[in-house]
Amino acid sequence: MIDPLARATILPEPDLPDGAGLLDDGRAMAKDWQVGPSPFLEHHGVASEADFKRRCMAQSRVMRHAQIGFRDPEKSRRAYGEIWSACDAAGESVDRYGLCLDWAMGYPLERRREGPRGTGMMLEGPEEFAALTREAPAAPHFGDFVLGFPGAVANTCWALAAGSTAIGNLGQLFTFRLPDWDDDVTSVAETVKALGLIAAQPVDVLVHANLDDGFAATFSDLASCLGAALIERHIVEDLIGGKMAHCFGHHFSEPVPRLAFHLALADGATTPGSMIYGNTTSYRGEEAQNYASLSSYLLTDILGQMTKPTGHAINPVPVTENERIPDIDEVVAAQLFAGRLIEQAAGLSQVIETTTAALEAERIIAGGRAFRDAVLSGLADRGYDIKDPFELFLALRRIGARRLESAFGAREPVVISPVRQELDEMAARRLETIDQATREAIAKAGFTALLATSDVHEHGKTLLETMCRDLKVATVDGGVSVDPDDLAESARQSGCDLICISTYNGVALDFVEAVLNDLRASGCEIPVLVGGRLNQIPDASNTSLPVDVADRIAALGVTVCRDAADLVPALIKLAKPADQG
Ligand code: B12
Repeated sequence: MIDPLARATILPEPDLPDGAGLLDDGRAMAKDWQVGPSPFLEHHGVASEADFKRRCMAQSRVMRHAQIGFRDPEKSRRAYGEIWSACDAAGESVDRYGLCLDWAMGYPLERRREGPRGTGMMLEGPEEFAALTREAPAAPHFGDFVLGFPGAVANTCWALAAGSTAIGNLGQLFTFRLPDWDDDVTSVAETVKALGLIAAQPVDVLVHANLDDGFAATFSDLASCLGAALIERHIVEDLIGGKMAHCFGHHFSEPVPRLAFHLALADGATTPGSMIYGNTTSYRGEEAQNYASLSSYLLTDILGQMTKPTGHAINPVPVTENERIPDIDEVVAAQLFAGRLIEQAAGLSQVIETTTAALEAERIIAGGRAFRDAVLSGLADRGYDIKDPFELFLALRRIGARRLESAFGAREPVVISPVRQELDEMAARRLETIDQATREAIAKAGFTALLATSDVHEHGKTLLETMCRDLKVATVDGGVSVDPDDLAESARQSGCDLICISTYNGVALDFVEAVLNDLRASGCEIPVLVGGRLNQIPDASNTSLPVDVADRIAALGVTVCRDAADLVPALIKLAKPADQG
């Protein structure tokens, strides 16, 4: 039987780059590119953020993180200064910023201007990086769209020069794809070079990886999530000589597994963590409702730092996050909320027990180690060079979360991942409202739906897959982060009856228009449904915030879906003519 994970299948190229050579190239660059000064390092009298984190751990001080990245760099600079000053004036502190670069910053320098734009910030060179970090004594963390992309080396050089001592986001190496960029060999090779440069710095520079940006969003088992983190730690620390700082949180909605994962990740860690991300998937309601989610996960994370200090900053995500990128005053409000909650947590900790989480952590640790060992020995047995960081990274990326978990994970989840559970519940809630006659009409029509996403967000697609299965609608996987022309081509080839697109990255109108144009050009008319975040930043925007474009999408003849349940009336509408015929 053919082994789908055979080395020749996953890495068929005859002459791939050699990891050791890439690391040497990166290390050699450390002569010219080193950590520069920043108000943060100066203000606290430390050589790196890791030193500051160790100090916080010793003092039982909980660090705080805020995320900024407006499309307009001037507004991002203003945010860097204003958020810090407003918190300081209120007697609070924001210790670090995660700076969201635009996805176009991931491309090689020569392609950045022409590539498609997302919702984030474009910075043209080291001066623009430094102009941002100069604005306040908060630690600059260049996380997104640095490591994991073909532009990794230039972005790392500029971030270091601007005084950043936490650079990421290695999680994105495993899952993110830039529009129209298929050369994953270059993406991984440039990342390994950048890691060589980081590891050769004379001070500690944290290699940050957000697990939820990587495989954690897709695994069904928290033991697999921990196992993947242990593999990354092994590659970065043992094979490359760097300092690994993990982050998790978006998808960790339940307090016990959230605290348990924190404890499990701390096991064996010798480097402080970057931050624990806000549980952003629980933001589904109005602002007032989202405040309840904010307090639930923040309290868990504060208690986690009290129980087991790891240097992770907590991340109070503004309650408008599910609508759009939050504005400056909303970031400040969330920070002030967190400050008060830290004060109150001291008393609350006495009424909360943590033994259940500690026991769950032990199971995650055992399962995580088993997963790590199974992956590494499984790859070694198949002839992969598991001492070469380039080869390991590329192989893991190409194999992907689903295949890794099914080949090397536990037979039954050790601790079921909260996101898996939530998606199943979301599907069940919608399916139970559909009556028998509707179900029969849909099943009788014998539809095939092509499901795809324009970007990394795949939960909407997973939810639709579950619903279609239950409704007896056949599905074709149109992929994740697909380009519009490839999507149109899959639709033509599959002979599907409808196309379901899930899109989140603020390019909804352009993406849908491109798919329709491509279909029309080949004389193909297939009904299109679209859902997700149907917004886009207008070209002439001076607010940097995306606006809703659903009406304009509807005017193109596309069915706009605000909820997964909107799939059902759309199917019925399509089924009617078939019935009549
Ligand atoms: C989970 C998440 C992630 C995960 C995705 C993991 C994964 N593998 O799927 C991770 C952490 C990786 C991530 C990454 C990013 N994210 Co994100 N993410 C979210 C989050 C928290 C939830 C979205 C989600 O999946 N919800 C679950 C789904 C099932 O529910 P839903 O979205 O409410 O959708 C409903 C309907 O719309 C419908 N539906 C969805 N699609 C479709 C399609 C059809 C046909 C139908 C019928 C129905 C339907 O089904 C759902 C139930 O009714 C949102 C914020 C939020 N709370 O909504 C931000 C959010 C979508 N992300 C955002 C951004 C900016 C990013 C990044 C660019 C950040 C960065 N700098 O790295 C990257 C993306 C990079 C890339 N290359 O694509 C922004 C989008 C901004 C905007 N457009 O205004 C948001 C809104 C957060 C924010 N405010 O900044 N993200």
